[in-house]
Amino acid sequence: MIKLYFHPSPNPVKVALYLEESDEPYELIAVDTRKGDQHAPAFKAINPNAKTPALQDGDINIFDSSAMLLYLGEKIGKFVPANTPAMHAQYYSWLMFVATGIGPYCGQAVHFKYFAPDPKEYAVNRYDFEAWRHWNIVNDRLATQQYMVGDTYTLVDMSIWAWARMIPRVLGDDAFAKLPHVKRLLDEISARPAAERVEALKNKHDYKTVVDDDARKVLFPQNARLAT
Ligand SMILES: N[C@@H](CCC(=O)N[C@@H](CS)C(=O)NCC(=O)O)C(=O)O
Repeated sequence: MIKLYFHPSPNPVKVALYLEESDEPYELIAVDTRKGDQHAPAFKAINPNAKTPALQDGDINIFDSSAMLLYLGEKIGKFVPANTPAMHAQYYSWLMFVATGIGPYCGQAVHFKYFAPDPKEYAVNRYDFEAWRHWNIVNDRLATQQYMVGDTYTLVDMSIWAWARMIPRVLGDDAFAKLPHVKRLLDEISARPAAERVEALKNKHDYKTVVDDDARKVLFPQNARLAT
């Protein structure tokens, strides 16, 4: 059975949603990143990048949420756009747009708004600007079509959903007023039973929720260099 190494944060959540939507049996293995589980040698043997998620399928290891979605889409064959060059051009483009744009810019926006020491105005401005720019691109796309690729629900929409849930934290509580089409897709997917099951996964383990000094050490190891 597939093993999903999971923390209830956006990148692992994408993959959990795909497995739930596909009715694929899987074992959930908690990786408590605020306690430093991601740095354990046994986990790094599966994901040398020391981040969640990771997946084992028999003796196959795979890491990076977008690689995992592509792998599962090929293996299971569900929620993948039609196999034509034109559809796959859109599919890969938008999946990578989330992987290399939405995820990193939203992640860094949160980091600099909530966790970075001062001075940080330049970084907050840059990442807030870029996070908004990326979400506006998604919003414009969803203004003219129901889903990100073609006219069916695909794993690209799942990838969007995982991060769209975080928009109030990333961009502010009133952000959805300016992103109505993103909100429409978010609400549609959130109402699906598979998404409800994914939201409940955080209760399957007593994940550490506070970001105290110990958590900062394991999440932001770069800060050790500032102290020297
Ligand atoms: N490109 C990677 C990014 C993974 C990533 O940043 N994961 C976060 C959770 S969303 C994490 O594990 N953070 C803990 C850490 O950085 O130590 C992917 O998409 O899987």
